[in-house]
Amino acid sequence: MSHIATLLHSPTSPFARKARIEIIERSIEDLVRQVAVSVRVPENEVLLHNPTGKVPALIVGDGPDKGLVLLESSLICEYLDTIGDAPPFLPAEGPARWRERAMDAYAHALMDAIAWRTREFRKPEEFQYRPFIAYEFERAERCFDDLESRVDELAAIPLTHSRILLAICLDYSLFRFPDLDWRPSRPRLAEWYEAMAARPSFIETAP
Ligand SMILES: N[C@@H](CCC(=O)N[C@@H](CS)C(=O)NCC(=O)O)C(=O)O
Repeated sequence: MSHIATLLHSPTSPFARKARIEIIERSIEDLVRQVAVSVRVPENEVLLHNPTGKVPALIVGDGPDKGLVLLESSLICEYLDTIGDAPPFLPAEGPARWRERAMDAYAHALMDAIAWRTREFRKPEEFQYRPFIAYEFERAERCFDDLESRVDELAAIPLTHSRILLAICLDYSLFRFPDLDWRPSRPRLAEWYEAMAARPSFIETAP
């Protein structure tokens, strides 16, 4: 079967990883082609479709939405929910839908905190703003503590967009800040995370 859409991603982007994991979990690799691009350079392929140059970007190449360019991983994942035969990860209606969307927004705020801190460390040392780094560190720590107290809620639903991104957040924090291991003081969250990280979709997309 020919591809319906193309996902432009960069291999270390945690936001793009959310979409890449969903593609594997929905078994729609044959329908959505994946192309790795380099960001923040003029030859970034995303710039041919959208001036922001951000990844992930989903370019719909066939069907009624042909020509559609989607940015933002949550929107892209919602669209991926409509491809293939598996039931959508986002519940169609009711309280379950709002609970999932609320948790997904929370996961995005946590991911932003970890990504911003990572970007600050990429600057030359004399330009790094220490109070900013400290604030983003504390924000993530508060989230890890809160998630530790909500593991039953997390585990009650096997796989949704929010659960995928939360596990990516936990993984990305360990990847970028291996010396600041969040696991020892959050054993229940660590157990939930280890089970998520052992899924083939996580192993295959590891940064
Ligand atoms: N809120 C966006 C965040 C996307 C984002 O920040 N992507 C980064 C990579 S992790 C990016 O495209 N950076 C390249 C740039 O800033 O030009 C989402 O969920 O997709």
